[in-house]
Amino acid sequence: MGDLSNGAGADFYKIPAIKFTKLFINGEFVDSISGKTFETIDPRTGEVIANVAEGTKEDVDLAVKAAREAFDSGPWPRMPGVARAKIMLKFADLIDQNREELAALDAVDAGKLYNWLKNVDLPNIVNTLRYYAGAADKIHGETLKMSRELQGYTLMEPVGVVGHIIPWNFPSSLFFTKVSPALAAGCTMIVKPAEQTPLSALFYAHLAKQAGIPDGVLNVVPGFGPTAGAAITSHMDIDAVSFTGSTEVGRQVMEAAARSNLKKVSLELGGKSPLIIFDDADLDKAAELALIGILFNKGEICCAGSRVFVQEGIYDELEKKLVEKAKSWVVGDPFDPKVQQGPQCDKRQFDKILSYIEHGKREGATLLTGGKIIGDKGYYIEPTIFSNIKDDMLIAQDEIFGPVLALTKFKTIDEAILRANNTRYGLAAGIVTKNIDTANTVSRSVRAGTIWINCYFAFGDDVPFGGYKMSGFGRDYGLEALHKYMQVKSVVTPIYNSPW
Ligand code: TXE
Repeated sequence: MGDLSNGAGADFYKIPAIKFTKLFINGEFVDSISGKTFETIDPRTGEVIANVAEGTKEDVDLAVKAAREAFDSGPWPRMPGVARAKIMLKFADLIDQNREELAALDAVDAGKLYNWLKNVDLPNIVNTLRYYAGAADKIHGETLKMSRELQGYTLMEPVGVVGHIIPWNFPSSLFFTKVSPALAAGCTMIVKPAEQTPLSALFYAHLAKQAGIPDGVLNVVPGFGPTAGAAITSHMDIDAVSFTGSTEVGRQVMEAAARSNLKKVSLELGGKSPLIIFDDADLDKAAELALIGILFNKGEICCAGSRVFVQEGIYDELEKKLVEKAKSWVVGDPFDPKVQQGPQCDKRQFDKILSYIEHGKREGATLLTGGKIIGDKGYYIEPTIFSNIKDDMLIAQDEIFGPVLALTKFKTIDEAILRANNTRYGLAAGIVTKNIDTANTVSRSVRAGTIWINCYFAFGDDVPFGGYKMSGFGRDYGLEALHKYMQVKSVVTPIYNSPW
């Protein structure tokens, strides 16, 4: 068992004041109908941060009723795009003004790095809202010259009431990945944050009201998956559901949508993304990308580069560099500016990762470094690298969602492509090479929604993100994401005496 970087009682060991713990329905913070609450836990210690109102089916029904009314007769879908944009820009400004408090909430609720949240994630969220605010008045259809007798046009209409179900690994970023384009499109919505991390979502509800988002447009109902989540996916009056989470639950979301009202579904699910490093790569850069690819956000990221393939000519040297870097990676309290990796989000995730590590050892993979828990409280795990991986091992196939890397050697480009594609997932892939032909061939051959060449985790508001295969379908980000929240209506009319 290693030591944490901080030690108990350090100055930065703080819990921010928790101001919002109730459901947010129709512009008001309210208790749940059942009066039930649930505990949200600090993953640094396993202690309770706050008790939060627990939404169940009845609360979801109320939220949907409010969203329905706001959609059917409220101002939001009817106002000019530029007016929605103005409110969204104000919302963005308010988030910017509250960055420290919001960062502290996710740091304590999810174990995410405070400084990263404050200086990277939250400014990015502000930009995401601004990007989609900019799109709100540029949504338009097409004119269709059908024939001499008919002409048509398409109208892009908001899909209606949307249910967003979000996970715990990026409680803030994913909230806005989903909410921003839906707001721009003119939808009304209900958001269910993950039960592990409800706190920042409730703060965003408060800021939405302050910004002037009309009551009923944005409702936030914390609660559990099988109750509040399932009430959303099977609701007869929700028109679309946007889900990010496990592949297993993604399947249930689709089933529930099919069995209820055939609501529109988009799924952003798990991954087991390959990072392929070729002999001509810059070794230091490649080792850095491989390390960040698995350790960023403690490996709790759907597009983690959890399978690293290294060409045989540089394998030994790269393995050595990677292990050295992993050993000096700083794990500890996410409020400590020196720390690079906080605790795993919750006990379940912590146990899941440890059981995969044990499985890897039993399967015969070589544990090069890590593999142990750190400290005697909280959910800290050492950066862990396995080598001697066979592609059919569980640790090479399953999404572990933790700081556990499967490192493996390859000989030829064809072998790399074949093995990279030997997965049920298809979310992302990375390529490190100086050879443009190699980069182009691999980019086109790997079946994944995003390919990063000589970089990793390079996201942009204008870059669509989503999966192939069992990583789901539908795209977040970019103008592409607006389509998830819109319908196309075709309008046709006869035309008389047309000269053409
Ligand atoms: O996910 P769930 P979990 C993967 C990752 C992780 C594993 C399990 O491998 O270890 O999933 O995590 C809600 N109907 N990802 O169990 O259960 C739930 O309340 C409707 C990848 O936490 O999928 C939460 O809000 N909703 C991923 C959300 O779904 C339901 C991010 C995600 O939880 C539901 C998270 C139901 N029946 C985990 N059951 C990514 N793609 O980034 C649960 N939920």
